[in-house]
Amino acid sequence: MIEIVEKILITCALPYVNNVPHIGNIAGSHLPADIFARLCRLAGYDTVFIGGSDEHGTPAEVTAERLGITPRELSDFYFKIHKDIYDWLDISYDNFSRTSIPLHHETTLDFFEHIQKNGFIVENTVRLPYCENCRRVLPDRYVEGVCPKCEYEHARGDQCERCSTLLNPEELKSPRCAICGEEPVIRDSNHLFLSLDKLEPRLREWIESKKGEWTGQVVNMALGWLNEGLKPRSITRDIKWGVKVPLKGYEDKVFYVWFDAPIGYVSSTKEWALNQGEPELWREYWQGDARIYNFVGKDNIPFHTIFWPGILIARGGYSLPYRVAGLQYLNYEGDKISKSKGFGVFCENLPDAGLSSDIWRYYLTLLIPETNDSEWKWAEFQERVNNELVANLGNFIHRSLHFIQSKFDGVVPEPDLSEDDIELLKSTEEFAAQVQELIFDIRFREALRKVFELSDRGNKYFQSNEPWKLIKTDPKKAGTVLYVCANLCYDLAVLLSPFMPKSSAKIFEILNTKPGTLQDVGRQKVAAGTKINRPEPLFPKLDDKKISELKNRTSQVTKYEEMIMGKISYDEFSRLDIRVAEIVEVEPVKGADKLLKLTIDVGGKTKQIVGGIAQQYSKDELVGKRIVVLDNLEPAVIRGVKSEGMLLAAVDGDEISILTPDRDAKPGSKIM
Ligand code: B3M
Ligand code: ZN
Repeated sequence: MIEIVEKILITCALPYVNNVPHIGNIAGSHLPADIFARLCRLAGYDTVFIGGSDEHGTPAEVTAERLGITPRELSDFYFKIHKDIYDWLDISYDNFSRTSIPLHHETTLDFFEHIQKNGFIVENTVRLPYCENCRRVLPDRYVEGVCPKCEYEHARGDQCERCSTLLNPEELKSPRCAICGEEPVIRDSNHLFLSLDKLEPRLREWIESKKGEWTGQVVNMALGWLNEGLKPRSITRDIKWGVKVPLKGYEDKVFYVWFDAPIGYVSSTKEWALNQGEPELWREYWQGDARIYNFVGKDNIPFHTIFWPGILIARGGYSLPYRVAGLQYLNYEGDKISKSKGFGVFCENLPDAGLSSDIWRYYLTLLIPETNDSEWKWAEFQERVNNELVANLGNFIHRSLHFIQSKFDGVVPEPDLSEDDIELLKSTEEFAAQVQELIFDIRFREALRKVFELSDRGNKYFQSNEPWKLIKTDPKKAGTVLYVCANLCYDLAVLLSPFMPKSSAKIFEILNTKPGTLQDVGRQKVAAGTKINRPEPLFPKLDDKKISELKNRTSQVTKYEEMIMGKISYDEFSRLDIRVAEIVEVEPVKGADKLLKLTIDVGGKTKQIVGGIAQQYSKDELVGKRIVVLDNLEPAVIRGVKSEGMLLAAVDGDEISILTPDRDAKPGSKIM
């Protein structure tokens, strides 16, 4: 068993908000972190689970620029989408913050000032790639080229995606601008560096101490980088969007996004503490003896085993992560998930797909890439849901509760427990201990399997006791069987709660018994005489038709960027009925010297519209003119005059120019 500590702080990698999560992001960090947090709470630890959005960085700046909005508007837009998805999936963040908030900027500056005072910042002139075509300094990941280590052709200047090596842009062979493809020129610029070289011995000692505790992948990756020797790493960038560097000569620079982002864990904890009404409470998690667990995806491992702990050591006075749970990748049907190819399950589609979030959580738990890459397969999804969720767990719970409902008037019967019954009821304690231990060891799949082992045991117990026969021959014994089953259902609901919180809550509700903690497992919490609520099947069986529907629905790619740019579809455009009209008569509008009332002929139909063109056009100019109007606009009354359409004109301040057809188009002609 794990020794008891009081406080546990859990972090999940802060997602960038210039895109929207897919199942790989969920299985690779949010879901395992959430299961872990729920288990910690269930086991009685003082648990804080924090997250937030990582809003700074070049991609946000470049994307916003391309869309013609500010990086803040871009972040606001995506933040909400992210937040809604995590809420829908029941990711139980105690606080989900944003790195763009002032509290985070202050916290970053505090870190920087201490690190500088402690002597871990050096300044250097660097020769930086500059794209003359884009007219910008190209930050690391905006230079692409050939990886010096593995020869991968599309390595980015911060990291090679194939071999995960951390890189500097100058190290790439055949570099090119990732925005336009031009070869960059090199320019001199001053930057600040974190002296990772000086931090190396302490980082090594720390990583060495985690051997055997963390997965081999994480420790070996970290040792690999240490063995290559750490170099100072730059922590400033030539962009505008980010935390400003408080030094003279750095007015046009901000901190590197990977410098401020992990500090976001601290700011989010501070924000949580403020919301608790105890502003100093965050210190107990960062500056006390709390255990800190970081859940991160594969590509974030170097930052969490070298860079972030380096920042913490250099800052001083903060605890290092107790465990970096570095997860691998989730693939999809034999290949990488790809948004551009519409290949994968994209989370924004889940709420409307018609399944409870628990069903997605269930299969994704089985796919958490704990030590190896895993793969989403629809056939397996269907098979698991039908044969495990429905036929095992769902079946046991439903047949038990339904039996109580139909044969015992919905009242949990008084038992006469045999020794075997008592042993069975007690055996669940062992399951609870195992589930806890497996989850603490980041082995979620095995932990969930334990829950199914228990319901399997329940099914066998029900089956071999044949209560449907006993009810006629020995009703007392039948009652005992159902009492045992009801209590097994309760224990299952407790053990299921970290994985499938909605279904767990539903079982407690049907049992009409207060939800319990791990300590309640094996304690016969469902009392005889409890009147249960009407049971209904917990999980739906998925036929082939449903699977193909789900597959189509969830692979839809939402065109967020077009939404941001306000693009409309052709269907929307075609709802506008725009037509040529001829002006028949023109009258002033009383008391409005800018308006004119125009009587127009739209192909045999006469109507009147009001237009704000009195200062630009005279009556003589207008009568007989062919103009363009929006014909199906809802009628309105303007200054007491009815207007049944809209005159179209080009407007540039006070300059107004009425649109007219270039050639002789008949009144009523449709504009398309
Ligand atoms: N935003 C990378 C990512 O979303 C980065 C993680 C920051 S964790 C401090 O995968
Ligand atoms: Zn360029």
